[in-house]
Amino acid sequence: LKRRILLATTAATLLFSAAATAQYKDEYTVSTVLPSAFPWGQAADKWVELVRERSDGRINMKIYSNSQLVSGDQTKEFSAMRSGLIDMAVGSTINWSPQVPELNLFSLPFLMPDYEAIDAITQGEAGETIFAAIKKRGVTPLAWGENGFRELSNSKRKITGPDDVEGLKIRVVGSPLFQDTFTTLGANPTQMSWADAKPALTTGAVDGQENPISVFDVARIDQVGQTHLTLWHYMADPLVFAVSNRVWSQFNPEDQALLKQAAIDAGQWEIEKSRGELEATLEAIKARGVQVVELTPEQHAAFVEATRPVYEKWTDRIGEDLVEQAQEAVANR
Ligand code: X2X
Repeated sequence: LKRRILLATTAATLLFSAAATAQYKDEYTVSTVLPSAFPWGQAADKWVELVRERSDGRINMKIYSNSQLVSGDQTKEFSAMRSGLIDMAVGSTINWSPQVPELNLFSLPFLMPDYEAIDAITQGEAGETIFAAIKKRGVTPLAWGENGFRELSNSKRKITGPDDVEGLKIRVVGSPLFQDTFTTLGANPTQMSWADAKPALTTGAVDGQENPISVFDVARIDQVGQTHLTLWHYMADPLVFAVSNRVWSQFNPEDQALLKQAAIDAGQWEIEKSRGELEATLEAIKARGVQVVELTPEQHAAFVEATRPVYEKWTDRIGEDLVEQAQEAVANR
């Protein structure tokens, strides 16, 4: 009898997993903004590769970079995931912040002075609060990656203080917070997608932009006249590995764990790699003739002070509790 029960149980388990597997798609779409030449794209590549290996080819994902699944409009990526148009994504907190206000946390000017501060936020209570906010809005977050500290470049002049920014036309990404930050500094910010940014820099429609050094380097932003680069580390955008809730609920628990662990491993790998490459990348940029400015503590403080009203205004929108959690994490890092 024992044997028969065992056989029956095994058969039932097999049937069950066959049924569960039958619902799986042949291929899942993974959206990114930046392709494989950038750390961001490599993070997605790594995730896909680890999932394929660890599932023995049962779970296949295909990357669609350059926000092509949302016709280049990166601020629509989150909504597209929620509505089922996109299955998965490795996305920037900036691009998802129109739908998840909590994600504006990372864009608060000068909240995070260094990598330890980013890690203290993402790996602690604040990180959990943010993941809960993403989940509530229809997407399951699995792990963190990193786009990087965003530095300011322009074609006109050396920038060492808020006065130098005045009147410059700066391309910014799609969160209204950026509009506020650059308006407060006296610049003329223009929101546009990444797809439109390089053409706008090329024609001189805008004078400057802000992006991580890796992006500046790989996209060869210096070739379109961006000869001044100020390292002000005013904010950094983490990346989030995520799956739409609908798709997530179709995976069995083992495969959910597999997808999540692969995302964690890919994220850690990418964060270490991109941080490790930074110095060499900076040297390469300098060697190409870009004038790189590192701020003195006084110059840095002037930017912090000038952007303080933005920090305060957006603390309300993000949620005071979350901002406090983040501040504590940074203070105790
Ligand atoms: O558009 C940008 O600046 C980029 C590529 O960094 C993001 O998607 C946030």
